[in-house]
Amino acid sequence: MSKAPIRIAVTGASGNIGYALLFRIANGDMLGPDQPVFLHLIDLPEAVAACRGVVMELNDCAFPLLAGTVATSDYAEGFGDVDWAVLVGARPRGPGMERADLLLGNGPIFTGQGDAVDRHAREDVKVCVVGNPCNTNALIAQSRVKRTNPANYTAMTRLDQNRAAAQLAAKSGRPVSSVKNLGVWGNHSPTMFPNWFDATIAGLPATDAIGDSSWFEGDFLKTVQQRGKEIINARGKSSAASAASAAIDHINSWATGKMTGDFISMAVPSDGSYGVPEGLIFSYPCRITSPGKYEIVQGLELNEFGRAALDKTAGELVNERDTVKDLLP
Ligand code: NAX
Repeated sequence: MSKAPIRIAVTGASGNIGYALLFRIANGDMLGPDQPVFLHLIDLPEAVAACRGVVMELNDCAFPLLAGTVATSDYAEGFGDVDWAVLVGARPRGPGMERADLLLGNGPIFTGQGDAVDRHAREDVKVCVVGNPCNTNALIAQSRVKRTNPANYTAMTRLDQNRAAAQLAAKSGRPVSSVKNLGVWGNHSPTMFPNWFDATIAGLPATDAIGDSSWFEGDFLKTVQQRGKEIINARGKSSAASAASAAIDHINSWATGKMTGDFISMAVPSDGSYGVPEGLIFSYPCRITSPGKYEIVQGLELNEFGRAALDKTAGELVNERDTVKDLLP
């Protein structure tokens, strides 16, 4: 007998990332090749017509796993009974816009969506915030929780992990699958810390496999931290397919427990681990202990460089939290 469909809401469904994401979900890449999915496409009222066009294309793909769709700007319908909510929709940063402007511009979207998810989704709904600044947007959404599980509100840093893994693989001449235990710490911003000190490549410490310690602190860090900007410069548009792919990875790992044993970078509510202020939505190396359950990897040693990097990115998130304090209870 086939499984009951799982409902997944995607906001910003007619945008760049939405367009790259929905077809992969419907193809089974997110929840598995035998798991039917029901897609809830949510966008602003003026973009619902475009969402209907995306629905036509989804239907025209004849995906065997696609059990149904809704396209709406109504949050009660959009988040009604969903098991997963991928919150992509947000205003992009415009020219000359400061991070604080972006925070204050996008923050109210996440108070409304946080309320709606908490009210209308399933009680054990799991949330992945992609829209930037994603850590603090996730914090705002999570702050509205009355009914759902606050631990299930996360933000996406898997793209940063994937970018970092690709750089290590290219530099070492090894396949990307040989890179393990690469955790991204902190904020999805240029302060993030892709911690290469714990990473291994084909079983060797990454530092030994590459053997050029100045490269890590120099080109590697700069490339990973500035990758988003580099892609905008080259493409004239921000990362879309790679961001969608990372959202697929984030949820696939979390939902299925695939990659158990390896690090999975997820921005999750801090419980104070590693001295990070409690409550921040902070990216840690996590492990999936059973399908749908994660834990922060404990017991990692941070050297002086790592400690300073972690404190810097945590400090930035504290500032972001202060900036949006009027949106928090
Ligand atoms: P687009 O501008 O192509 O699409 C955004 C979509 O969101 C539009 O369809 C818009 O109508 C919709 N939208 C805006 N406000 C909404 C609301 N209140 N409710 C529902 N929908 C709403 O942007 P796109 O390239 O898809 O990027 C989306 C977000 O992802 C941006 O905030 C972007 O900065 C962020 N990113 C996050 C990444 C990450 O790793 N966490 C990487 C990629 C990307 O930069």
